[in-house]
Amino acid sequence: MSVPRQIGIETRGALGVIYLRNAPVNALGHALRTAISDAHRAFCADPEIKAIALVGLPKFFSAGADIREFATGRKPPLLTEVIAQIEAAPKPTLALIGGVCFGGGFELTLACDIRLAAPNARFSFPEIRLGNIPGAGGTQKLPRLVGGPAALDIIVTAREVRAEEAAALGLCAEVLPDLEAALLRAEAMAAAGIERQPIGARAVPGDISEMDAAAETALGVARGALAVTRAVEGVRMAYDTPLEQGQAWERETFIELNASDQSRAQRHVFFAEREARKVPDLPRDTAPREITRAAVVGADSAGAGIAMCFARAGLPVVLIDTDAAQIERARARIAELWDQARDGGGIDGPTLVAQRARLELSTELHAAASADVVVAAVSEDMTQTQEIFSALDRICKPGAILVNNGATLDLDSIAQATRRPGDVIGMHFLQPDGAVRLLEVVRGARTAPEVIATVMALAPRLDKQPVLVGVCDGLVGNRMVRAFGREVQMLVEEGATPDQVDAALAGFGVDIGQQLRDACAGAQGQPPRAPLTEDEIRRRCLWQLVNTGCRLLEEGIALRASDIDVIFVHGYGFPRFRGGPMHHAEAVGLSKVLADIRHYHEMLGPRWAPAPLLERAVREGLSLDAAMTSEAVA
Ligand code: T1G
Repeated sequence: MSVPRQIGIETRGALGVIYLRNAPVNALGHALRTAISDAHRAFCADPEIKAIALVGLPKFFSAGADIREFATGRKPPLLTEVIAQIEAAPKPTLALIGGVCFGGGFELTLACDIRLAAPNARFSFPEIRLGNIPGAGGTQKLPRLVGGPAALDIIVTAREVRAEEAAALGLCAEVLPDLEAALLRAEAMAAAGIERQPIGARAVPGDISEMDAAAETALGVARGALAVTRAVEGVRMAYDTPLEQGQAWERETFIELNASDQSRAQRHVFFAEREARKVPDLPRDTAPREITRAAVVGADSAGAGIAMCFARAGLPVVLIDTDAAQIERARARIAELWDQARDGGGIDGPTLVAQRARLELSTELHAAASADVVVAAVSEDMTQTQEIFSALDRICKPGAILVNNGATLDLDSIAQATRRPGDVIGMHFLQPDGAVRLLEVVRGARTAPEVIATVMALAPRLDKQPVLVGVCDGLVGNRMVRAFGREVQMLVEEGATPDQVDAALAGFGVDIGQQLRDACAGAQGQPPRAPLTEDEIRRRCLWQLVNTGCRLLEEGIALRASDIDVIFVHGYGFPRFRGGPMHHAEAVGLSKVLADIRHYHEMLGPRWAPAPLLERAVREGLSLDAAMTSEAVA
């Protein structure tokens, strides 16, 4: 039998092994599904084989269905058909799981009779982040394995279940030291004979009344996400519906949700996140520098939060402030945050001890001398910042990267205060305490390519989503939010009540934030100029975001419209199921958006002047990103 390149085949005694080898993540695209199906059928026909094992790559059992197929359509055998084939087979199947076991990959293992895990196994149903539900048995089988409440929590949060918890939950039979040990165990099981253990034959443990609290929790944070509502419906169904009927509902619901705006928006965000990590104009041979030690200068809450990011990432870090009292305040603040993380179950004891050990505090700027990256979170005053960078330039070793945290100071002016402008870059950690996933990476006019590559590679290590931006006051996110906030206040000055504006935007899934609420409370007073509808309020606030975003694209401060979407989803609470402001505008229709903006320009004046990029996109019938590169750029 010729073996397709997406898999490997091996016979180990009575065990037939199918190795999934569809790099980089074993996405279950058509070729891999076909290869698994054919190989499984061949082993079933082989009288020497008593059991079959599915084994992934060391770090990826499978990332699930190939998301790219969702927009283009899937060809048989569908994943549900491969799963049904395995469950109907005359011989038992084992899944030997190392690394990522997500979505359809997870469901593939639920079709198996036995699951053996390696210590790095990570189970998750990320479908909810794609505006969907598990569509190949997950909502019906997981409850049968772990109970309804636990299954619903896993499905609606997309959280990762590590190997030990998976074993404790009964998701896998046991955790072996590595995949080779799992193969030996599977080989012995095959030789001894394995009973079929189809999950579908089980009933959901516990009583359906236990779902009430779990459902309330899930729906409480859904913020209008359709998929959460359907996930609750599906898990409840598992209690009293035959498996086949439940899976038929699941397949129909998956197709319905996949066609929804919310799912399209979230698939857009998925690929936009990955696109944002790429720097288009970096020379291909650009090699990032090695980062093994960090320093953070400035021990206010921002600096303390940034230092903790490095410690969490496994990097030794020294937090420096020449003000001894500030250092003591930071010490107390950091201890409090770590205790909260431990008490909240977000971190276990040994991990906490290790993180604490990595973070030192110092009142000496010279403590930064051996750091590979130094983040200055000192002030929004240019003179003071230039003095700090000039001092760091003298103290730090050659090749150390000097970073400004912040969104207002001109990075190029800061770089000029040093003899190493190529080593100067910006990293805008958003508050509180640097806990927000977005990291705007600010490239200066003279920032060296390898410095950009280094910081873009460092961001995921800090559990940050990087987006590369240019130099301007407010960068991308804050500059757009200023325009948004100004429009909110103008609406209130025109007579809308702060609650009306707040409710209109909350209904869209956007929280205007307490600072803006307080500002509006002071601005109110005029009699209503005109009855302001929810729709009018949303359009004026959202299109200010979009028009400003178009100007940032024209100025080259933002690289892609999809980057702006990533900034708002990860940094400013824009609902993921809306895809981001620029995606939302394109979903509504750029011509409609432009018509509104032109109308407001006539009515409300210069702040509504349409961005030329938006006009060009509409004139040429292009997306914003396509209009950015269109030859007609005039
Ligand atoms: N389909 C297609 N491409 C994928 C993919 C997927 N599922 N996962 C990753 N890629 C691409 C990604 O776009 C990038 O491509 C490259 O792989 C490396 O990814 C039936 C229907 C697995 C944790 O949602 O969470 O199963 O940019 O940079 O940081 O119910 O990728 O290099 O060209 O992210 O190491 C559910 C999504 C699908 C998993 C790896 N599964 N992926 O992270 O690498 S729906 C997911 C991830 C489903 C079933 C339903 C992460 C990762 P490029 P990467 P990474």
